[in-house]
This record gives sequence, structure tokens and C-alpha cells, in this order.
Amino acid sequence: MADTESKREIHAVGTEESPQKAKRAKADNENGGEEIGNDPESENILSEFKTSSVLSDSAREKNIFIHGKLADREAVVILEKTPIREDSLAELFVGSKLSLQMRNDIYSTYRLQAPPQLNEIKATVVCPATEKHVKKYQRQESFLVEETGEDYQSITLPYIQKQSFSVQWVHNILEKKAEAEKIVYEDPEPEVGFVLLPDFKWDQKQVDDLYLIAIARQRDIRSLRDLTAEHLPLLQNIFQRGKEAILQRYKLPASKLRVYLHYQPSYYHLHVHFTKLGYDAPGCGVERAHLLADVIQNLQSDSRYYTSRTLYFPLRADDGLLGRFREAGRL
Ligand code: M7G
Repeated sequence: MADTESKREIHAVGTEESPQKAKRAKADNENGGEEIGNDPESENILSEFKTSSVLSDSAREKNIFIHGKLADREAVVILEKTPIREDSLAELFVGSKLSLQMRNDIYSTYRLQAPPQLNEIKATVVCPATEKHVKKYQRQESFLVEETGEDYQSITLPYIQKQSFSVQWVHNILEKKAEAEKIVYEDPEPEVGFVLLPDFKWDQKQVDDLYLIAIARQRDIRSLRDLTAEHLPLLQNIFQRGKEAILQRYKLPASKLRVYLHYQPSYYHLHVHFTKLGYDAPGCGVERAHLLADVIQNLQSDSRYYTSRTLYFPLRADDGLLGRFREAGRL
């Protein structure tokens, strides 16, 4: 049985976003490029897309990650069928075309063709995509790495200083050059302030798969490894005000939230993930997610906890960092 709360629709709790606007394709503004698809009715840039290969797909999750070219530039396109919303059921039943596939005793199956507005696909476009993006979305075997504090200094840090994704999109959000209209909450204070907004993985149509990120205003904290007790006011502020803002906007109490940091993250600018408990968000497993509540407590008992502890995380087979751990004889 679906609990009523998880089926609550976003427009019922009042966001300014029109459903169409929320659905638009987003560009990864990675290289400081323009934001694509800012109008509710964007031109169909994907009509020019030339597929090179399918990086991964899942019949169960109903998504597909495709590598290809958009106007001669490397691109990754992610297509994902969106959940069926309870508030659209009446329209779906009345407005669809139904054709019988089989009938047997009390059982029958149909092909249901829903009205176009109820049959959308979320499309995410990364263009121009780097080779690292292509690898990120490629299905691959993973290996668990054990990283001591010294390994971080000698292997990981030099690697991420040279090889990590651009965080231009993060700066664009902090400077209100992109996604400004999507901000759910912001605290302008430079030391403890942050911006809370929907993660681009979330289509914001239902709280069932709620996913927001809080981005710290401080720009020099790369990840969990850089955190010390000095950052406690920032972390506590994100935790407290983030939860309050989500309660106010989405009517979801703290007891329904999973609030965590990734280690390793993809983007080395401190951010915190807020997802709905019960939603199996990508990357929420124990090998990558660190609950913010635990992080705060660990730092309260030992300011150097994350500087010195051995941390474990998965790396994909062709990740350059995995190669560095192998070369150093750490795998
Ligand atoms: P992460 O742990 O660094 O990387 O989290 P992950 O993608 O491997 O989880 C970064 C988070 O930011 C992810 O949840 C992304 O979906 C999200 N994200 C990435 N980009 C490029 C954007 C963006 O342009 N806008 C928004 N709103 N979210 C993004």
C-alpha cells in the first residue's frame, strides 16, 4: 500500500514551478556554457543528436544513458521514464486509448496509450561532455578502495587536483547565473551560508523521490576529507535549516529524510544530499554515503576524524584514481 504522504504531489504543496518548466531538459553547465532549455517550450535540440553507443540502460529503472554527438560536440543524453502520479490517474483513465493484448479468465492485459502530457520522459543533456562524463555514466565493475589519511595526501589529493570535473555549474548556482528560480532556501552568510535547491536528477513532480542538494558558500572545502571541527557551524546550519526548509516547502519532516555526503563525490565543492527516506537514490549505499548526523558527531569527538581515518569507497574499473591506487600497490 502506498502511504498517502509518499504519493503527495508537489503542486499540492505549492512550488512556483510550472509542471512543464520542471520537466525541461537541463544542460550540465560544466564548461561555463549556456544553460540550454530555459524556456518551457525549448526547441528540440535532440533532433540533431547522433547516437554513438548506449553506455548503460535498465529495464527496471526505465532509463537509458546514451553517448553521442550534438552538432559535432560530444554529448551524453539520459532518458528516464517518470513515475506515474496519483493526481493524474483520473485524467489517465479517461484520456487514454486502450487496446487489448490478452484475456484469460479473470486476467487481461492492455496497451495503454496515455495523453502526451502524462507520458513524458525526463531528458538530461550533458554537452559538451568530457571523456570523464562518458566514463561516469558507463556501466562498469567497481572495486572497493581503502584510503588512509596518508593515501589521501599522496594519491587522491594530487589526482583530484588535476583530474576532477569542473565545478563551474556550482559557481553558477552560488552566483545566481543558473537555476536561480529553483532555489528553495538560501543563507547568504559567507562562512556558514549555503544554497538549497532541487538536484537535477529530480523532476520535482512528486515527493516520493525527493532529491535536493545544499551547496556550501565556502569554496575551499573539497570533500569530507577537508572537514574539521571548525566546519561544525556550517554543517549544523545546513542540517538544521535544510530540514526546516524542506518541511516548510514539501511538508516532509526530518524523520523522512536521508541527509548525507558522498565520499568520493563527483564534484569537489562541499555539498550535502537530501533525499527521501525509502527512495533508493543512486549513491545512497553504505559504501559511498556518510550521514550528516554521523559526520557532525564524529567531528565533535575528534576534529581530525576525517583527516586521519581510513575511508572506504568504490571506484569504477576505468577510473584513473583506481589506477593510481594500483600503481601505489594499495589494491
Ligand atoms: P556528487 O556526490 O558530487 O556526485 O553529487 P554524483 O553525481 O556522483 O552523485 C553531486 C550532485 O549534484 C548529484 O546528485 C548530481 O545529480 C547533482 N548535480 C550535478 N550537476 C551537474 C547539477 C546541476 O547542474 N544542477 C543541479 N541542480 N544538480 C546537479
